[in-house]
Amino acid sequence: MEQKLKIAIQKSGRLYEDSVKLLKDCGIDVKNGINKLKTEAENFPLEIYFLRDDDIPQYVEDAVADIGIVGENVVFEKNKKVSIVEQLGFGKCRLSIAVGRKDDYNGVGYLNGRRIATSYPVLVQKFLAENGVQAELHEISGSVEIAPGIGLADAIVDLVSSGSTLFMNGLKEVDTVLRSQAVLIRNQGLDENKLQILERLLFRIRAVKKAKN
Ligand code: PRT
Ligand code: ZN
Repeated sequence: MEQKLKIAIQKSGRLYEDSVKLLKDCGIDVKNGINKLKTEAENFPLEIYFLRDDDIPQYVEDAVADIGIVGENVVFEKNKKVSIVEQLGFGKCRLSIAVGRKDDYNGVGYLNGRRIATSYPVLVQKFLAENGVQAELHEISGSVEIAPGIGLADAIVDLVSSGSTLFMNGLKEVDTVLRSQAVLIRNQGLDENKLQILERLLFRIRAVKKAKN
């Protein structure tokens, strides 16, 4: 039996539909799995695992999955030993600093000595260090945008796409830490056979991207 390449994609959420659509656009027949943990393709040597996006870099580093689709924001925050193979052009967003609409933010120095709430402590710490800013970080896992309103933080760093979440919470976007989109990542120790399947998949992905431009 031919060996299969194992790909991890988000189980549900913002990247799920575009990830499945990309595979389908590549002519890969994604069978609707009975359980939604794992399924396989009918016409391509690919096994699809559905996981939480935060876990995908670790699974790919550990070779539980050979490749994965995940936001660059997650790849860089988790800092696992995986390689980015291709930017996929969807899931675009930015990791941005936001403060109260009436606050007089005048550059990153504004953050000195202030409290920042974020779900991205690694990326924020790195950004602050690069800019010589010392601030107090509060890591929270969800609903970061409510932190200033309840007096938990003076600023937040969170993902933004349309900006409406910030707006609805009385915040304004003032600086960007990182621009992000979905990427294909791979395990760094793939054997020849799996690399060949990956090449075939990449060839199709690039054709799909080209057709869209
Ligand atoms: O369950 P699981 O852990 O897998 O999913 P999740 O809830 O952690 O992630 P999910 O599905 O919200 O996002 C998956 C990925 O989509 C992120 O890691 C980003 O790479 C990408 N992405 C693109 C976004 C956004 N745009 C985005 N706008 N992820 C989150 N948001 C959130 C943001 O955190 C904020 O709450 O949307 C809100 C802001 O949106 P706007 O349009 O109001 O600005
Ligand atoms: Zn997540």
